[in-house]
Amino acid sequence: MADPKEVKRLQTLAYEMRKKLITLCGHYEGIVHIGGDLSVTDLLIGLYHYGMKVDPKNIKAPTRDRFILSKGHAAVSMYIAMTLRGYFDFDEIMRTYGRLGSAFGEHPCKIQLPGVECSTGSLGQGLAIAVGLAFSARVKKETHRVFCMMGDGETCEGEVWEAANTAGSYKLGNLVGIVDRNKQLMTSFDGDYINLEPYADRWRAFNWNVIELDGHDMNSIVDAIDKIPPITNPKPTVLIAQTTKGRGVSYMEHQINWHAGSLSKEDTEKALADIEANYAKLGGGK
Ligand SMILES: Cc1ncc(C[n+]2csc(CCOP(=O)(O)OP(=O)(O)O)c2C)c(N)n1
Repeated sequence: MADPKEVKRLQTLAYEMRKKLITLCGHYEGIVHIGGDLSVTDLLIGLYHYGMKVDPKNIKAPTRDRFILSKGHAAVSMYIAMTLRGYFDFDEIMRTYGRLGSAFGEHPCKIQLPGVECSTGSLGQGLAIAVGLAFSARVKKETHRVFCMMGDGETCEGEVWEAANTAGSYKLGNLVGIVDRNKQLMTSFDGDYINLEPYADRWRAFNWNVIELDGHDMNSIVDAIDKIPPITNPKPTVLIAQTTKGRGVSYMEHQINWHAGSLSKEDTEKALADIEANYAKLGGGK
């Protein structure tokens, strides 16, 4: 059972993160993948601020957990979750994001950003890299975990299932996949063309331990993280998180045209008002 004080702390961080996402999206002249950023907001707060053993003051610690954002188009979400943990400076992100020469690109680059473990953006590759890291950690008798966050649409890619099969076959108990199951792809919904159900059974068939959760409920996120078995478990674990694309901004939720976009002043004000109202419904941190 999640500690209510901890849940409040995480809810407040998720609220701060949503405000920063909208502020950046309203300020940047280009396109931000805001729909998929908002669907992983609560999960990334849960991971960076509760679930993962990481330390922004010691980013190379050999014992740290490794995180790969395989859905690299949600880079902004990762930057902001990490900023709230003390890795980066939000003013620098606001000033430079997406500009030529900036460390904060539209997809994450590990050479530019100390603390980012893997450059991503070409979908389908992260899990295979995570499998390699997890396998190597086991050979070296290291005790950290490797976390890999994927989009559900991304898991249409064959490479994901080759990696899933390998992880299940090698019983990589130190590997944790997180799927952002928002049931939207870029231009369609799950089932319009490609059908991903029965989704959890697909992972079970590859010998994974499956934990299903509500990816916007901090109690559910904390409980799911607490249920991840020790690294000696003979199966990798996948957290399948039911989420909503555009979560927290009424005009974006479940809308195909908000996969990515930019915000007018009016859009920004409306989005910030929604975020305030949702936070007030949660008790506003009290
Ligand atoms: C290999 C590859 N093909 C296509 C794209 C373009 N693309 C970016 S986001 C996206 C949709 C991904 O859907 P999903 O994984 O469900 O992400 P979400 O809807 O949560 O943003 C696509 C096709 C890409 N980045 N990489």
